[in-house]
Amino acid sequence: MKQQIQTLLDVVRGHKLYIQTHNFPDPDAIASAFGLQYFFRHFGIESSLIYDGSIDRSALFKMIELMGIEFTAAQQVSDMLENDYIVTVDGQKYNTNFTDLPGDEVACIDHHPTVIPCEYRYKDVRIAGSCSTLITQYYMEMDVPMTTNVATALLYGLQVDTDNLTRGVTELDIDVFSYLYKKANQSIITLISTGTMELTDLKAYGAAIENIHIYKNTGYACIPFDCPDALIAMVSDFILSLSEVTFCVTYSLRENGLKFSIRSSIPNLMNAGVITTNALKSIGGSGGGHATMAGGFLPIAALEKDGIDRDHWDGIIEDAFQSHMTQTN
Ligand SMILES: [Mn+2]
Repeated sequence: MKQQIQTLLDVVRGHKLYIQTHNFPDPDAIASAFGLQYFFRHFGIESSLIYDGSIDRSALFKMIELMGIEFTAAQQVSDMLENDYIVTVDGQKYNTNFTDLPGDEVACIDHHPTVIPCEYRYKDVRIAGSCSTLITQYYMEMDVPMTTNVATALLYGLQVDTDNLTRGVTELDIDVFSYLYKKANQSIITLISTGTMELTDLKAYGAAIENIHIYKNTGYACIPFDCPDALIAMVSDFILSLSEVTFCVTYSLRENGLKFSIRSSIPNLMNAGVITTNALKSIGGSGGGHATMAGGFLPIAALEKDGIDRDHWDGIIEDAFQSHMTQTN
């Protein structure tokens, strides 16, 4: 492991360096980028944190502000060159939620399963509860001191991605948790994690509640307007909290397609990533993810191609998921 991390340092040293997260970054993505930036700094390597899309949750603003994170939107960076280096964190090149910026993606650190493979000079893709987990392990392995802000960010990232250590947790996540817990500032986490809901979010919850349909312990809910990814995920978590629901498919209607968030509370029986990949593929969309949580997209063109009108979209989606559940069980 030490040797592997040394390889990463050797690869990035001496280049103009960016650490890029997936678009519309979440706490784990931001924490991973921030943690890696400080890790590199310990070895005299400077880097800038960058993302595409936007940051639209108040909890994320609080996180960035309270932890002193410098994070720049890609639109504001006009001087990136093709031979500048990029390390991707919490996401991989060619993912639908990962903009291909001009720089060269030389390294990737991610905890998601690979959808489209890509060659990097350094690749650390391992299934874990969070990407923050992998970054923390770098500090532990290399004995790099960690600031309180970095520990707080990484702990928050780990907590959010694993839903407070109840989702997709590995042994490494537990080790990392106890390491971070001693170093982090708990009161900052409390401050960020309370009041994460915004008044406008209630509209999405209301629509999902209105439209929810439950069939054989699977909840389907359409939010008939455009919602940010993070909000669809929150609504999906909410639907999964119903006692009648063990698997749920939530989607939001956007101008060019439907954006999906899928959850499974019985990942051994119903693997969210596998079911999502197969179900969406069968109707012209794409997606994937972990056994407990997945995401995807279905272009409207795919539905309209077969002359299916809006009234039948929900039925088509339900049939697609339902038929791929029985195949993977
Ligand atoms: Mn993550």
